[in-house]
Amino acid sequence: MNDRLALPVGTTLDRFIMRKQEDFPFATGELSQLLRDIALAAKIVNREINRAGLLDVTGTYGQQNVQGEEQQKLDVIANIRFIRALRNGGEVCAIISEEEDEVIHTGNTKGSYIVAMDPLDGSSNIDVNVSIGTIFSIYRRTSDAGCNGTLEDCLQEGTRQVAAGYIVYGSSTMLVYTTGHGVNGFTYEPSLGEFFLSHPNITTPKTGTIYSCNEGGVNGFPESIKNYLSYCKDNNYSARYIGSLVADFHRNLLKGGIYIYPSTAKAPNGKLRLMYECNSLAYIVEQAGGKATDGIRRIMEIEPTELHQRCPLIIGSADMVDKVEEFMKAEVAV
Ligand code: AHM
Ligand code: MG
Repeated sequence: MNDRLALPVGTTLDRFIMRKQEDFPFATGELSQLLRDIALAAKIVNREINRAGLLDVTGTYGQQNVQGEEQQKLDVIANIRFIRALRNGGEVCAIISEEEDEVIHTGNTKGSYIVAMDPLDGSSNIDVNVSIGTIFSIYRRTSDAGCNGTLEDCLQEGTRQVAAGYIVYGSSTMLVYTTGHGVNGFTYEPSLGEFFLSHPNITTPKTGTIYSCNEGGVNGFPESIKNYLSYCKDNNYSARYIGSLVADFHRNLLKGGIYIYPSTAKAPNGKLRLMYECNSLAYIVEQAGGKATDGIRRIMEIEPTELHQRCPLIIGSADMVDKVEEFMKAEVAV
């Protein structure tokens, strides 16, 4: 018999979450349930993504659906699916989403948690069959339970995240998350409808030879970033840029590398959003031994002042991020 077939099926995400909860004798199980809600929404969104091509071609899917959601763009559908799962779960009192202007109150006034999310990141890749992702952060509310979550509950520093993760919908679908005790990755097995632990205790290499950056905009980059990109070329690094943050980040996390979205002439604060994209990935990379900065400040220590705040992002292997900071300090010193 093939040796692989003799292997046990492995640890499911559900079982893993349950085991982790047992490590905390006073845990109420709310966070565990919340993580399971996110995994459920991820499975549903994964299903939608897998039939995206068919939806466009036939336009007949879900004719019975009175809300006509199937005609909507996938990022809007993903937003709806995640909100619905979190609302039904009951642990979350408020959600902030890249797709929504304002705080979404779930009606679960007793819920202890806040979720910040980018339900489907990599919008330019959605319609062309290239990897895309979901990014999320979980915070504990600071206001008293019994009423709606407040704006202050939602605008907490990244250091206050209790969990963060992402789902990458790629050649296979993976969910990667941390609760502050290392990073673990789970691969989706569609025939069983389960995520299985496939990447336990992920650590990112201290350095690497991959850099990910949209160099098309290089003329508008700060001198320090231009200099760092020249340094990458002088050292024969590989340029890899999908244009889907989750996919670029995931590859670099596993292989070693750096992702850079700097401030540009057109976008002085960069493009990426602190609350929906940067904080979550910063928490994960730090838990895996890497670093995340805007060039001056540690991402997780940036004080949020508005929901859709943007910031430059330099994230990845620790030595590579240090090197960029060296170039940036040199620029300031000139
Ligand atoms: P989005 O949230 O509208 O999808 O934008 C975020 C995406 C990232 O996934 C990606 O890394 C970046 O924008 C690409 O931007 P650009 O096309 O400017 O390189
Ligand atoms: Mg995004």
